Amino acid sequence: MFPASATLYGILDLGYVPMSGALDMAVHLLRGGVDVLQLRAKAVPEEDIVALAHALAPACRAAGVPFLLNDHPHLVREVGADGAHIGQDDGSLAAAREAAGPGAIIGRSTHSLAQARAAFAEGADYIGFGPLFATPTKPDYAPIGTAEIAAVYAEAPVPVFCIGGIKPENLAAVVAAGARRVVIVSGLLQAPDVEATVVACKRTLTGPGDAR
Ligand code: TZP
Ligand code: MG
Repeated sequence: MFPASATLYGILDLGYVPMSGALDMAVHLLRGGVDVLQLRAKAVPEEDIVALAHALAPACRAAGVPFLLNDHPHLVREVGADGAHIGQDDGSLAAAREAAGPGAIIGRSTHSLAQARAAFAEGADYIGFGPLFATPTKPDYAPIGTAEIAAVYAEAPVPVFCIGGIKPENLAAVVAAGARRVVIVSGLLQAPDVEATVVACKRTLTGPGDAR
């Protein structure tokens, strides 16, 4: 099940973190308190993804945090992941669900209100919505801005994570625009103190009541 209380979704993107430092980085993200962790390893051989994911899955389980694979729903069971995240060009949600097996979480990237509605209709467990702002993490995508955030949250039957160019510095403005859950990639992975940055971002998302 996808955790309804999740507000901060971290992505371990091997475009920013060397394979040799990936587990360490995951530990920092988890200690800080990310609520979901995704392994995103574009252009990495499948066997290397499998090896790393085998190490990440128990670390996430121990932290009580769902561990998702970007792409590769067929590897979910093999590596002990909790699910997979697919893009617009990765086929149907039903096919990903079938490949990942019963009970797996399947999320979908969306880049417009229309795509968000389509993902809700096909039964995504959550969606990513963005990129809000231009970002080197996904350089080929036009930023969609913040204007549709309120509409997508108003209609959403499942969690919506805003994504793309969100940083500790602009997070409060993104929240003010209506975002309640976000994905932050480079803003966490490149932070001088990853753990403290996760803590600070969660506080911005959940308010001072959250002790973490
Ligand atoms: N999908 C939409 S934007 C994005 C993805 C994977 C990248 C977000 O990365 P960052 O570094 O937080 O801008
Ligand atoms: Mg994909």
